Amino acid sequence: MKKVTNCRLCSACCPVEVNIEQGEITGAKRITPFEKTISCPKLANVRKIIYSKQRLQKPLLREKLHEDFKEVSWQEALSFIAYKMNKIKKEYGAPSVALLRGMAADWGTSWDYTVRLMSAFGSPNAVGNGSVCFVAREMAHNYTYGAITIPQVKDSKCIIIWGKNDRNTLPQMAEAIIFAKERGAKLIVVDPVKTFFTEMADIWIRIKPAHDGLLAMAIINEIVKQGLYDKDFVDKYCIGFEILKDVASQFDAKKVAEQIWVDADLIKETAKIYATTKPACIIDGNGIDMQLNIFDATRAICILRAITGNIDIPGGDFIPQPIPIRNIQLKEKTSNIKSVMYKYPLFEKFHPTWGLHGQSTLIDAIIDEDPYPVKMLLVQSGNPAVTLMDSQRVRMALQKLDCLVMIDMFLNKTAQYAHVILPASSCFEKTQINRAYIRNCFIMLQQKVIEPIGESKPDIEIIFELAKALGLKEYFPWDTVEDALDFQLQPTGLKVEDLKNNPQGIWYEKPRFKKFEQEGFKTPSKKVEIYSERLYESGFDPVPFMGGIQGKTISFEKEGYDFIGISGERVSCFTHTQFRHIEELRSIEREPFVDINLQDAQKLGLKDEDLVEITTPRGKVTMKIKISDTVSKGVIRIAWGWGEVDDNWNLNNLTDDLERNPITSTPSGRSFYCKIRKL
Ligand SMILES: Nc1nc2c(c(=O)[nH]1)N[C@H]1C(S)=C(S)[C@@H](COP(=O)(O)OP(=O)(O)OC[C@H]3O[C@@H](n4cnc5c(=O)[nH]c(N)nc54)[C@H](O)[C@@H]3O)O[C@H]1N2
Ligand SMILES: Nc1nc2c(c(=O)[nH]1)N[C@H]1C(S)=C(S)[C@@H](COP(=O)(O)OP(=O)(O)OC[C@H]3O[C@@H](n4cnc5c(=O)[nH]c(N)nc54)[C@H](O)[C@@H]3O)O[C@H]1N2
Ligand code: SF4
Ligand SMILES: [Mo]
Repeated sequence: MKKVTNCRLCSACCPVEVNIEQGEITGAKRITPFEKTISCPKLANVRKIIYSKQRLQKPLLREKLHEDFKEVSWQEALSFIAYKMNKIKKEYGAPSVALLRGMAADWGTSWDYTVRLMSAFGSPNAVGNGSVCFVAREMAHNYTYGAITIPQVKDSKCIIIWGKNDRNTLPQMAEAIIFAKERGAKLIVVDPVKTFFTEMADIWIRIKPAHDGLLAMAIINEIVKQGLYDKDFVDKYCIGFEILKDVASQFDAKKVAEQIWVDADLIKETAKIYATTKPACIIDGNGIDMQLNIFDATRAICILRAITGNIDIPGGDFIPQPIPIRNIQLKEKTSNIKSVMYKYPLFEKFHPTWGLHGQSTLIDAIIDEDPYPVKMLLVQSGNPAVTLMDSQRVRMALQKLDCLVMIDMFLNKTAQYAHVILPASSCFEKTQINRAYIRNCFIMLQQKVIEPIGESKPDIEIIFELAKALGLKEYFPWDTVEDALDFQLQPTGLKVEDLKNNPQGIWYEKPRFKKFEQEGFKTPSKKVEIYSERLYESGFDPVPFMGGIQGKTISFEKEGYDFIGISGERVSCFTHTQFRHIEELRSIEREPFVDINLQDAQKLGLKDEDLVEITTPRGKVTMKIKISDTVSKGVIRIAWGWGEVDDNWNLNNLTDDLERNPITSTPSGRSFYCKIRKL
């Protein structure tokens, strides 16, 4: 039997056709409209992942961290958690129980029920990791033109890939890029690292890591100076262009070129090609998300889209038409309570359903007990001991907790600090609607295609069970997850059954371009806010980089560390720290490496595969080196996600979590100055 669903083994959420025989998955393949396709090693090994012997099949419990886990019944585990949560609520107040969510369980309906549970319990502190992922990026888009745009790559004539590597992270987008390129689209890539796409690009801007804001401002300046902007769009739909002109004039290409290691002519040529080839789109990604000036850098890129008139046109950058599902998060129940993110109020409240995405602030609250002590933490689909910046600090926080509960498919490194572990079902064992399929006008169901393995349960059901154990059933009146989803879907007139009958997805409405002509933009002024009054009123630069580049752009600058370390590639065989125990995937990437340039290696007397130690003021890692032209002189790239296998391989031993973007709380997770020495 074949069934269609979406895969959620990574955030690409690809539509897939799954083969099922006698209730077991025997294989799966991606569904894609493109002829030239990209294969996914994770999906190719789906059986190994889903039926791995290491899958958690029963709840685990221990009273003390030095004890071994015991397998217990769901009843026992849930009663224990409810007892602890209520005890802490009584002693310290409900907000002292917090929840941290990694990205694997998705940010669509699954997140909604988790937030609802915490709200019903009385804690505002359901915290996601979007300050380092794409939520901070979404806020920057939002503050500029009301929503995060979706690049219309397939129909584009000029594509800028800016800090993104969809070859490994989003195959359907990579296929669209290849498709457009083969039909003559110009391709410009901004990346300090050589990648699949830099190899096929017309222009590769090999930028100094974390200097994208400067580049964007210099391109804006060129476009303005040469009069290449879309005057009609700017006049009718933008606020603040005159101030922008002034601000951008400080970013002369020649001056900027040196600072960002790029030739001034390349900046000028990029400006010219991008502004004069229409339609054009920009794919901005995680390469910018973890920079200290993520917010202004991303806003500057958004402004490029606007002043060239590429917003909401075919082949440009589309303003999404979200599916109007019901907001069930009950945030109003906790709106009067200070959250752990109170120092970042704009980011805290920028969106009605994203909620809190400043993961660093949760660690602050545990360590500093500000605004109150956080004593108990539930971690759902995350591995914070490895994936949050500054692992030593994070582990200190985790150890300080009275109780840590995890909801996961596997025992990961963070489990060392846990008291209870609840076994979660994989994406193929549960029904939910993922964010990728409600953020725009196309809706598709992730539907259960096999029964949960062992006693594992789908994430939403676990939340329902926890609610029951806490005596909060009145907030979760539904008998099944599907009933709950039907309730959420009500405003759309659709039901889960309709989505099941159309497993390939439904166009809820037709994409409409140039919506701004009738509706304006979803900003307070209804225009593109190059100048943002909201930012000004809160004491931030109303136009990006108005006060120049302030502070450091890379952590540990000027501390005597001479290499720029950058966080490594997301390889297609793993998702962050996941799947390294799957032998077939591990055989593709056996161990982690530090990429280094030949010139630097020679200077340091290093040969290929020599073992080195990398240090920053926070800690160290040891890895072998790989010499190549992947990175340029002065930069080393340290493999990502391997801290799950060995503490000496944990990249976040090196990163800083104290210096942050003042709006989004984003630390410099992807670039830091460091030292390297041969062992
Ligand atoms: N220095 C540095 N730090 C980074 C990054 C970086 O590039 N450099 N990347 C950042 C980014 S963008 C992100 S998103 C984070 C990722 O950070 P995390 O979300 O913490 O990372 P994962 O390793 O994906 O951990 C996911 C966990 O969820 C479990 N899991 C998988 N599927 C499910 C499910 O359906 N339900 C449940 N309950 N559990 C499930 C997995 O077994 C795994 O233990 O890391 C961030 N940290
Ligand atoms: N296989 C796989 N797929 C994944 C994931 C995974 O772990 N594995 N994770 C998922 C998640 S949670 C996320 S957030 C997405 C992220 O997906 P992407 O947004 O594609 O992020 P990365 O793959 O990290 O690619 C970022 C690119 O930015 C470059 N870069 C690094 N520093 C800089 C810089 O300072 N400036 C610029 N311009 N570029 C820079 C890197 O060299 C890299 O080529 O991927 C998702 N998909
Ligand atoms: S890219 Fe990610 S979502 Fe797509 S098939 Fe592979 S693992 Fe699944
Ligand atoms: Mo992410």
